[in-house]
Amino acid sequence: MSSNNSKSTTLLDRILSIEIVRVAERAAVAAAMQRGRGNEMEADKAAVDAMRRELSKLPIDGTVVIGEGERDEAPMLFIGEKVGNKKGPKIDIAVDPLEGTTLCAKNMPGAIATLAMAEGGTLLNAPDVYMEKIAIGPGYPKGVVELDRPAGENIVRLAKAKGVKPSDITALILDRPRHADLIAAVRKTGAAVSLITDGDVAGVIHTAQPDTTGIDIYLGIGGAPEGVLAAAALRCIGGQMQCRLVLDTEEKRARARKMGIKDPRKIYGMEEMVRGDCVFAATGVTEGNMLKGVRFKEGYIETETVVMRSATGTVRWVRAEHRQLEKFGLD
Ligand code: VTB
Repeated sequence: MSSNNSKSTTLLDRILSIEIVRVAERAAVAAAMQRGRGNEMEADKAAVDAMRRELSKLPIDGTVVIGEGERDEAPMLFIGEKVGNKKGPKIDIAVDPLEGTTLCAKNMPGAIATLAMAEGGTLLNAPDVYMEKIAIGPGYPKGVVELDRPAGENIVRLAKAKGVKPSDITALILDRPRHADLIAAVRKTGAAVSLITDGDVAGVIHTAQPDTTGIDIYLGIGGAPEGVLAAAALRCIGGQMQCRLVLDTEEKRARARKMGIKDPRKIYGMEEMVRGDCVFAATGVTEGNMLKGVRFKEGYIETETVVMRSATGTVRWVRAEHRQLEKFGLD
């Protein structure tokens, strides 16, 4: 799907950037029907089923490289699963049909349905483990922040590069006990910490537009699948990201080895997690800062999706009204 590839792949890439919207929308609507019902599993399953149904219609020979977990644990959209009608080119697919299952089950802000597609063999095949992450938006010199530098130093360097005081910087961090030291180190510089309960794909994306979101940097440990999806988005809109898989047991290291990861301590830059051009989409499930949630109106369903294409850096906001309600299992 890269811009320097043949015309047909560019065309496919352009078509996929519309098709991917449909896939995300369907998953979001299915999940939204489960909003606030307190059942994370049901909400996730609804999103997975819908996403899989839509993916199967695409003219691609697709492989899920970031999915619901390895084969034994997830019946659908598992890592390695083939999707699409197999008639088109080889495409890597990263999915998180419901990012923020808890947010959806509790009808709290920020649940999204999200996926990314790229040329076959270009997305990091990461196991479903934790990942250390650091991300900032575009416009900074390369290396201004580094995963292995102390958090406080990163904040001070970022502030300097932005031309502001550390106290003018806001970091976004998942609210977890494992981040207590990290949060303290960031606050010690005078910077503010914005905490989220879930949803670090959107969290990373927030760093790309600090003027709008108020977020300058994303820090901390979240899921690896979410990390690769966030890297795909950031690749489209610009920014820097560094990540490292948390492979703290022999079992996890063995799983990673099977997926081709030789160095368990490797730090991946954004371009190593997404090695070519990609398309990324996310549809709001519940209301959120980034995206409106699904709205069930009289006679139609409204969705809001953001779709990004790295070949051109285009970001489209698609507000859709769906009237064929039977397609969503509603009449
Ligand atoms: C994050 C967050 C997700 O998982 O990746 C997080 O973005 C990491 O796992 O929305 P823990 O919840 O175990 O900390 C989610 O919260 C859920 O997938």
